[in-house]
Amino acid sequence: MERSLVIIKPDGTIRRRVSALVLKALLDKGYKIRAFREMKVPKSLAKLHYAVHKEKPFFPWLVDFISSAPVLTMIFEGPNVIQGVRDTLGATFVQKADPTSLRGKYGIWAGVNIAHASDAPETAEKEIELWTWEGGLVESSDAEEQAREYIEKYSSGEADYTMEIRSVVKKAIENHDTSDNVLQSLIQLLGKDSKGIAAEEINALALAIFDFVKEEVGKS
Ligand code: 3AN
Repeated sequence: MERSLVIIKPDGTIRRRVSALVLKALLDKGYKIRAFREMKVPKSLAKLHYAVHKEKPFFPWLVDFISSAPVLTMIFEGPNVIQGVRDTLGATFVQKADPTSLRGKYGIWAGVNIAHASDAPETAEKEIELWTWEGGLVESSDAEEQAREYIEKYSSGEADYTMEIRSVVKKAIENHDTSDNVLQSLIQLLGKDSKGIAAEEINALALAIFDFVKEEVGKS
């Protein structure tokens, strides 16, 4: 039986309906959830989690992004769960993800892609160990029930605002617009379905996405 560490990143978790729908899609595949925790990621843990990318130019951004606002951290279990979850999520970069995949449906842009999932059995075990010791992730018999309660609580409603947020990001990059209006639109749209998330966390996530926009504008 295989296990995978799955994290719904801040851009998924803040939009409660998105995280509920992502969770539901993964449970509908028949995987079991062995641990479930909503938490704010300390920068020290983010750095360890992304250590393989530490030489990459986007490393500081990745650390800021994942630690900007709460995430949902989970252990999924099932036959071929590692590849199965990655297939359901779709390609890493949102623009490359199949439109029917979860990133294709709910991802925002490039690496602002709603979720992380382990990529191989050895990395999965290492990640589970790291998040257990440094992230307080605990296996428990009611983890799946907690996930189902989360889905029940948050999956209703009509909008997930993905298209609106994508459009703000896309237009800003195309028009080289790094004005405060972009940041304010992100704050406003991200806050529309963010029950229980503090305003400062919404602002921090919006700022991380805005930083990404500024970097993209700087490149072109
Ligand atoms: P995956 O998470 O699909 O295994 P990795 O391990 O290649 O993808 O990358 C880890 C994370 O780094 C991605 N989930 C994505 O958020 C981010 N990322 C990858 N490449 C870039 C990039 N060029 N610019 C910004 N972020 C990136």
